[in-house]
Amino acid sequence: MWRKIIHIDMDAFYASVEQRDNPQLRGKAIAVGYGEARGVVSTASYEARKFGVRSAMPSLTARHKCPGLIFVPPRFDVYHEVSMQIREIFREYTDLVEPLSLDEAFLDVTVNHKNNPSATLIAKEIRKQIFETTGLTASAGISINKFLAKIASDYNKPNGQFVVLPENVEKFVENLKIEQFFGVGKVTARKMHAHGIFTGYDLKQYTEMELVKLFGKMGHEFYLHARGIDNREIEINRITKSISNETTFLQNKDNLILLTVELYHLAKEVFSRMQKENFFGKTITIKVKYADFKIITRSKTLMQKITEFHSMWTVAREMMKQIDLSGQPVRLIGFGVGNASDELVKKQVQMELSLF
Ligand code: TTP
Ligand code: MG
Repeated sequence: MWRKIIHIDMDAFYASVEQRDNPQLRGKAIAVGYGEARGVVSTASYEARKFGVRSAMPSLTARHKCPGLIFVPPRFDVYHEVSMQIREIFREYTDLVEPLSLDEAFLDVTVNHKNNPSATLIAKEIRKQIFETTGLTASAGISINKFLAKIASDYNKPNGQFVVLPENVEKFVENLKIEQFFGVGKVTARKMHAHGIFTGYDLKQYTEMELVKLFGKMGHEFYLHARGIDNREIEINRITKSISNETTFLQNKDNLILLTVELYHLAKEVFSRMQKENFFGKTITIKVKYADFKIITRSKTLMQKITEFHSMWTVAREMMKQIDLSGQPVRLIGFGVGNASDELVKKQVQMELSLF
């Protein structure tokens, strides 16, 4: 009856690779990234996390929190190589593998090449095999769908796993913080809080209609997820074509500064997803929906792929200044990055934007 889904995620991935390859870094607080003024931390070793150093934190803040922090420049080719090794291991168990980034993937092991009926034991075996092959540890979440498996993989991190059995799903979801739900970033979380929604239990008190009204098409997802339902299949050929995010205001806004602040939060969230998915597009798009529901979009394609927040934001802020705010207030603002290097993808981005 139930599907068996595993989410595997490597522990402190870039940092663990660096500690593996340089014994002098083992047991030490390290950050992968550049330590200079505009640098950000890609990830930190668990030793550095004790001091509060986190992914996407400005390097100067990180240094302040952890004075002895050692910065190590990233070696993407090595991370990529490890990524290929772990994907090969996954495929020994099932063809239904959906990589989400270099270090994480969903696996559907309902039916599997080893004829092993226990997803829990499969996850253990995979983690052991990853360790033997790469010298690195991974954590796993096991449950009946992607939404639950992904949350569960964080519960016994590092080097652990956690199972959410069908009979425990309801309680598990009720107790989740709203921030843990798929699709809830900082902006949506603020909106949820404004409506008194802090946990899965709170979310479940809303009807589907109410949630759609508040959150658009994500409202359907939130309604289902609050009930532990997620019918998304494993997508074996998932390629990121664009990443976008938008927010509808509780009250319309007409002030450029306030709108720019909102745009900044959206851009931050989009950028952190770009980093996680290793997706670096070239086209920035801003979307504005006015009080009368008229929608405009403005796009700009850069010469180079966007790999750094500051330069992306500098362009976006300029684009925002060009948008006409004289006529009427704004009810929604959106921010997206697409990949314009490929014509086909470009069309797709435009299509997606018109569907927004
Ligand atoms: P994560 O799996 O989010 O983090 P992690 O593997 O470092 O740590 P955890 O044990 O909590 O899973 O991301 C995987 C890699 O992606 C991470 O090692 C570095 C990169 N990354 C960034 O470059 N920037 C980011 O903001 C994030 C979140 C990740
Ligand atoms: Mg990880």
